[in-house]
Amino acid sequence: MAQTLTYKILARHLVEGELKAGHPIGIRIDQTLTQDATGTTGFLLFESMGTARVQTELSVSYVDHNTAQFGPENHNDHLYLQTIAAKSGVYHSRPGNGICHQVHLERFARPGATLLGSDSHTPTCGGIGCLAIGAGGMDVAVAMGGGLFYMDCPKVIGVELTGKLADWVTAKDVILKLLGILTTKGNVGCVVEYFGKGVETLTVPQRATIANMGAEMGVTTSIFPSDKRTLEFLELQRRDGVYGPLYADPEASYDRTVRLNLAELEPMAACPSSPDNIEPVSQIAGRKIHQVVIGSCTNSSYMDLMMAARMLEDRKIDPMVEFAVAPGSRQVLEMIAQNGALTLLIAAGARILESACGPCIGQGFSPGSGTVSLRTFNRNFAGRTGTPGDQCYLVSPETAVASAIMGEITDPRDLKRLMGIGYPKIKLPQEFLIDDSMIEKPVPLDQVSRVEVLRGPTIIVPESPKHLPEKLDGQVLLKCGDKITTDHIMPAGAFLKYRSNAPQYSKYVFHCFNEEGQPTFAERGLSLKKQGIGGIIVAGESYGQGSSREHAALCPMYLGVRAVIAKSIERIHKANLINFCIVPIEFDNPDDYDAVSVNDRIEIAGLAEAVKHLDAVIIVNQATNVQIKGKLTLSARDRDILLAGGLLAYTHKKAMDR
Ligand code: MIC
Ligand code: SF4
Repeated sequence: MAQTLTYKILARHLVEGELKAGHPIGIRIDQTLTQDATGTTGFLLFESMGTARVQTELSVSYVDHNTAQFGPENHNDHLYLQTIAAKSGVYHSRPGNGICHQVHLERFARPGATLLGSDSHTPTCGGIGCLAIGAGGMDVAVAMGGGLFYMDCPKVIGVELTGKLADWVTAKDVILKLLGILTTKGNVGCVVEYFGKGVETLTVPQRATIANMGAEMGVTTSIFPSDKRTLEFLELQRRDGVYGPLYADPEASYDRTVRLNLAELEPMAACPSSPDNIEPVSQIAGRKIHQVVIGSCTNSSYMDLMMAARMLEDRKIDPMVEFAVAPGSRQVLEMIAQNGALTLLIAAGARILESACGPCIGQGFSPGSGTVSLRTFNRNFAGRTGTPGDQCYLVSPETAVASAIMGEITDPRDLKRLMGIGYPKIKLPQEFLIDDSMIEKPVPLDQVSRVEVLRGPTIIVPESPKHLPEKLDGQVLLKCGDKITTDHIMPAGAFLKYRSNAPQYSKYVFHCFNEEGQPTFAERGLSLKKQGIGGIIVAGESYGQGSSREHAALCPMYLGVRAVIAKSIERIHKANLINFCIVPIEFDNPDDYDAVSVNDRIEIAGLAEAVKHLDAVIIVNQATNVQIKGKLTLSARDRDILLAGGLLAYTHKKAMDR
């Protein structure tokens, strides 16, 4: 039978289950990646699982999120990650070497491999034909130990690309256009697969931008074929040995097909405050801006920065605009330093940041109150910049630079008319600069005894979840609306440095909903926990979208949250909830959302029994005496994990049973 590319790779890695959309499957993972903000807990959990060395073909630990080092926390994490990686057989990419997805694409990803990463933008490597999936740190820890990754066998959305992008129209505009069509909701359990004549007009870095931001649609991953463009990129990275052609069968059928003619696209922008709030740049042109940042794992490749530099040659940024550039990797930074492009950026007025996530995860560069910030990033969730009420637009580097020159949102196609600036054609370089000296190889097995794992005092082993109660006696701690992101649940920014200290980090759970003078979510949660009452979160559609951070489950668990009742819950977050023994429940009838209010006392009799083998629970609102039906959409393995008291306990139990 004709197969999609996705199913071809899945078939080669399938160990458990059947390749039928919606059925639970377990797949073998070839490569893993972790980053410092999720990796510290990931490695602590890996250690508690008792496996000494990773069992994968390749595992890489990156330090790219928490690099600001205000206080000792970040550096403590870095040293722990460096030493535990050496000991457990993991490559370690040191701070300054670049953003995990960019470096992985350049130096490690290979077509046809499965890659599991503790970061939601792991799908970036789909740009090179790798089946790259984001997950919580605990799931990645299990995969590092040789365990399978479990998910629902996906539906495949085929995106047929035809035509060729016009000058000034970019890969970012392709994915923004698609986000406008598919939106951030309703795509759980799908993979987006690109095919068609237009694919071969796109370079690997362009494909990576598209695959990267597919994460915003809530899909499992996005993937491109592996073709002569892939080979060209791998040759330039001196890694052509890992190349292999990979395509969908020509007669493969998709669950849904979207067609995009690249030639018809125009510059697009995601307006505040959601990546799917899409408008053509021409419609919003003229809005005054005060900040432009080029960077993040979406748009900070060599090609992106060369374009920015060439556009700025002999020009200056508007004096009312603050302009920053964060190169995606040290490879990119060194190359633009060597060829003089960096000088062009500096001369134009750019502030050069280190190769790391930086402003994308709220590490500085919060825009001024009420001002507009244009970024080439992938997320503009409210407050993510660190400024309450922020107005952040997501655009291509071309639109960002055009706007930085003009001081207002500008369609780059107008630059010729406005400033006489023609389109600079940027080509892939003759070769990339290869220097892996900031990637440390693991210490060989026979020498591990000489490695001392450094554990600073700010690294706290997370508490284990409590077992599921037979009857849940609970109280609604918070009722929130649709599209609650993990940034709402567990903010990063200024609090990111507490990632390795759950008790401290938990103080900021739902920080954005705390009201001055009122007890915080954390205080209320802990007070209920002391009284033996389980905390309950009630939410609308797409609860937990965005990042893969398992702290959005771990910290609520620490505060005594036992269940989330929502209209729908996003894939990675749902898995994280289960891993930390919080029961994900969906309203059987979404209108029942209106039948619960904050502070209502809730009883769910027979919760553990229902988790064992039922698909529904009866939720009794004791405040109103109303009964509501809640759906349990759980695989057999999900049930076992919940009943065992979370993934760690489940993994131990399985090891004992063996
Ligand atoms: C993000 O872009 O939101 C992050 C920060 O990279 C997260 C991971 C994290 O919270 O550490 C992600 O995308 O998963
Ligand atoms: Fe880092 Fe931003 Fe990419 Fe997340 S989205 S990995 S914070 S650059």
